[in-house]
Amino acid sequence: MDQEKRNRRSVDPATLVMLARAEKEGLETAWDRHDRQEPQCGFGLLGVCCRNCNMGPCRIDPFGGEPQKGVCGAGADTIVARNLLRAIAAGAAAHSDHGRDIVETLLHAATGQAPDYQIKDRDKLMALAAELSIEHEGRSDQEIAADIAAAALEEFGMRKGTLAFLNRLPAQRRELWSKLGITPRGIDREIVEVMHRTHIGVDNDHVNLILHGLRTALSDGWGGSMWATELSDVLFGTPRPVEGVSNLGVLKEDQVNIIVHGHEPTLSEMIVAAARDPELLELAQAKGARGISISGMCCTGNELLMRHGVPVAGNFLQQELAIITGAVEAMIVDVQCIMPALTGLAACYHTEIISTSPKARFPGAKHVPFEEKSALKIAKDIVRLAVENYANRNPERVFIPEEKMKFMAGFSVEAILSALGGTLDPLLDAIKDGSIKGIAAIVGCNNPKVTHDYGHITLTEELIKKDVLVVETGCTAIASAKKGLLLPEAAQQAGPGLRAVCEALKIPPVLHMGSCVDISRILVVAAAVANALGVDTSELPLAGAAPEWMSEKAVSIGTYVIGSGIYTVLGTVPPVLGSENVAALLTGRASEVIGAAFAVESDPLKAAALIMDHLENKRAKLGLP
Ligand code: SF4
Ligand code: MSK
Repeated sequence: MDQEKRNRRSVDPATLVMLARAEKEGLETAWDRHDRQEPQCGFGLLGVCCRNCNMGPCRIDPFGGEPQKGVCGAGADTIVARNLLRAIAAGAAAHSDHGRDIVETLLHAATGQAPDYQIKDRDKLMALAAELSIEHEGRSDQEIAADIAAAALEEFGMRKGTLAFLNRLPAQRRELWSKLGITPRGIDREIVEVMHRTHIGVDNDHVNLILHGLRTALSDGWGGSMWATELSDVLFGTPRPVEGVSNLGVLKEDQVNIIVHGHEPTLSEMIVAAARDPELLELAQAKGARGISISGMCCTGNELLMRHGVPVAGNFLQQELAIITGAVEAMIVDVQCIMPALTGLAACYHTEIISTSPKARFPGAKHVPFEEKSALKIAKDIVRLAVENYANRNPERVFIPEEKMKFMAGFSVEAILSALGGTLDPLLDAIKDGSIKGIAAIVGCNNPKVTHDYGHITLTEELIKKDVLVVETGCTAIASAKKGLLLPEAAQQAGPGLRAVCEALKIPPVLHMGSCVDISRILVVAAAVANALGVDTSELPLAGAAPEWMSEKAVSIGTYVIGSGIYTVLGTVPPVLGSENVAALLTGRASEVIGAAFAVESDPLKAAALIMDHLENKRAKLGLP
């Protein structure tokens, strides 16, 4: 492949080096497979194919020719809306099922069934107990934790009432949802209802369908994801500012390299503890390694770097490249964003892919079932497997790129408040006087349809230059980490107002707030700022963006972000353009109904301009300079 074509695949130097290496070794990556999919199916891209019953599959001619109806009579509006809802349901299910697992871990830790887990953040436990009106006087932490877990579990299949964390929202927003009939009820209930409504012959009204899509996504953001974040903090500690190193250069030539990849912190926390075990360190030395190095990938990486500063090897599109370094003894995977291609690639090296979740098996991987009741023992067994595998490494095939970059992460809501001196006032003052023009949340994945990391970095750099404080999670935050944007020194690239604020507080202009489920932290900040100013979230100078999104989780996220009143710009096109009515609703009319809508803009510089217009508009309406 010529250099020019390769350079269009990524702006990350380590990735480009490894793509050249992959080519030399004759190994394919997601980029090659994407090229072979071209041209991608036009019906799929527009969202106008339906497989919801066996009279189909059906498709609609996007150019107005025949057919315009599926066999059952469903037209483009119904089909596009139904497909969108099923994507929202899948994304909300992924986040919320992750949340449920964390709730169960807390319950088991509290009831003595998971002895390796402790309550690490007692303050947060007590704050949650107070928020949920759970009695805490004269009771043990375990009793309180068990009650909190039981209250959380109740929300998944809730019989009555609404989600507890909705109380964090301004009253105006809660009233609006209630008026529209989109206040989320049980978390699982909304997802089940999507599957019911999208079955053949149920809900055929695209507006009614999309309203339920909003309700389902809101049950993720203000339910499943928020529980995942809150209770992970209770169990593993609420993140505080911490330093670390990012990119593939964190892999060590002379150590056993273990990469933890996926999403749930339950196992990876134990792997980090197991890698410090003196017996295993001794074994590593006996095998000729200088130590055991753990690094993260995707959101497992984010969970670990937020709490421990564990190095992060890369974001979504770098998972295959990590194996091609030939230096990874084991990649331990749990759930979500783990490419099925990994096992085939690992078979070309000595790398073991070790799957651990009963929900995610990978043909060709070694499966070590993870159980909380013997978490540390299983983690040690897995680390031992990796250490033993060091002897199988072929040093002649090891090729680790040099690129690595320091970062500062760990900006939970509590950490942000503490950096501000315990109150939101300095942030509010900076927004009011215009030193900070607004806040942009940039989140989401990588996608080989667009240049890897280009959208994330270009949009982030452009916005901080214009005095917008940027908060990030997921693979976006890893892109910024690799580029050095998560360092306090990056404030030099910011506009004068933001720069002064960052320098005074000694924080970066781009705050890493965690993994994908931790977008709930961003919702909490938005609600707190709105409450402090006495306005609805939709009136704030806030915006969201997902420049390189690809997963169904991102569809749910984008939907709950606009449902929460925050305008959101998407960088890759969602499959809704086959219905003019659905596209117009999501990008226009939604604003009148819920106070926010989507925009689609693949050029990050133009996306930045859209966001600036939006922020200026909101500032003007609030009477801010
Ligand atoms: Fe076709 Fe209707 Fe069945 Fe979908 S539900 S496959 S449009 S007949
Ligand atoms: S890991 S959902 S690729 S952000 Fe959360 Fe990255 Fe997107 Fe997965």
